[in-house]
Amino acid sequence: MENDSRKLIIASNRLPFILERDGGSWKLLPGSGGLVTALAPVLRDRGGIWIGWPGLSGTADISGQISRASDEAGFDMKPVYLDAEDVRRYYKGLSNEVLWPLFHDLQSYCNFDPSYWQSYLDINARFAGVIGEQAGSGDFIWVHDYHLLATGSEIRKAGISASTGFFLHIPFPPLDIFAKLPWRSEILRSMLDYDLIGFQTPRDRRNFIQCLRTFVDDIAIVGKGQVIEARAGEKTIRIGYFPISIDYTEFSQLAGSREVADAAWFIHEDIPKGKIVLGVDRLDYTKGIPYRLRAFEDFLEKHPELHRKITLVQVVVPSRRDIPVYEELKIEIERMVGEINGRFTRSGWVPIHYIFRSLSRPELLGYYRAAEIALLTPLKDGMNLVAKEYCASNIERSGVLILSEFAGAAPQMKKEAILVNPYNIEQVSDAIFQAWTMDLRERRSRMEKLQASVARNDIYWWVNSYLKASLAGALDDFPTVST
Ligand code: GDG
Repeated sequence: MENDSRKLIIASNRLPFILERDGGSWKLLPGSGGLVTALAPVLRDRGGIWIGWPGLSGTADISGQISRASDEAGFDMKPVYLDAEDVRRYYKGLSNEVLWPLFHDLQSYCNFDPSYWQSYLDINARFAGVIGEQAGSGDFIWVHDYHLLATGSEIRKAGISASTGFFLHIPFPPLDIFAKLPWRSEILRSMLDYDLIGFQTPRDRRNFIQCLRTFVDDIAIVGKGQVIEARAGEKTIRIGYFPISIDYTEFSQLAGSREVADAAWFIHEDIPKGKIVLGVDRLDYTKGIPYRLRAFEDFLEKHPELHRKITLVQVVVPSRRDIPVYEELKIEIERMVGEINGRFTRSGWVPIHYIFRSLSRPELLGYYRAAEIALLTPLKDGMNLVAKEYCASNIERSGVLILSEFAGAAPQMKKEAILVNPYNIEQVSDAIFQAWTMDLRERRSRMEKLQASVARNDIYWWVNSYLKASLAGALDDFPTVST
């Protein structure tokens, strides 16, 4: 279908809404998160399109719900349907049992089942088919994340000539780890069919380039700076890094609201004398929660004088629960929390408050605002938006951020955060003590710099810099997104 005006087509594994059964009918919840916030206005203004899986594998007819979601969002959404076998092989299989653990350097979690690959290619081709029905030659197709690494080549095979970009939200692994992937050359060659490939950090791009040099013949890398070029045969591919961010203004405004101030007050009321150390993570083995609990235990062992004065609040948001390893992780976390609390709890003080559910936005910001220390120690993370959200919500400007050096956010925050190796239990324990003893002047100075940096490089900056790199100066073809 050709369209006269140039439009933006977004493709991601999931469409930006959540559909839930509510008795006999459907409940439609709008999508949340930075990507939706940033891209929805662009799509709305230009009549753009979002393509993705609605999240259900049954045979229920949900076309009415998709139309309703489109009407409410103000832009078109087009579904890519998956059946139960597709979900098992493409989504749970290749995406979440191979690419997710491998790209986070955790190859022992991988299941390289040979039957997954063909399904992954088939679904990527199905995405390309739906994209092809929508794209005119002047459009820009922006594909997101590890589920769709091969969609670029399927788009080319389908003869679609529109310009394409890809953004990887998770890390790209070092050569020695990527080399274990049975389909390593196929994946790299597919990625080279995109016109622009974006990573979160220079580290990810460096790893990717090294893999290209090793596994792809006749590749030349030219240029330097944020966006460089790879030449492969006739084709030139731009390769850049674009650290994703948050809507800083939205977070800081909501954090400053009465509702959030009240929530923060009630949270601290329950923990009156002490400081709150906060961890917020999806349930995922990449987030390093068991190591973090060990580090907090080490801290409690070493600092009996601080018992009753410090409480760890660990929020774990349910995720991927039908994958057995996630359920095992939940059991492990709950066992550890029980053990540590059993050992250290005294009348009127429980050292770890453990929350296993999704919080509402104002409640989440209440925790951000109430916490004197954020303890975010993923074993590896594409970015870690929670670190940026914590800073934006720190209205008192006195919080301390302890951050894993393996989070994509670390290069941007390394001077003002306390960086730690999440595997080094004693170092993390010492960092909690350092944060506890840091004087107000230093805390304020660090937090102000962190806030300024997140505010400067916010989600709108991210969208703009990506589109600029992809369109080479034709960004004005899309409306500028402004806060
Ligand atoms: C992937 C990459 C990369 C968390 N708890 C609640 C809640 N959240 C929201 C946070 C934040 C998001 O979830 C988590 O974002 P992260 O960046 O920390 O992690 P992933 O989900 O693993 O995301 C990651 C990201 O993509 C973007 O490129 O940074 O590295 O793994 O926005 O606010 N939201 C609500 N209640 C909760 O309880 N409402």
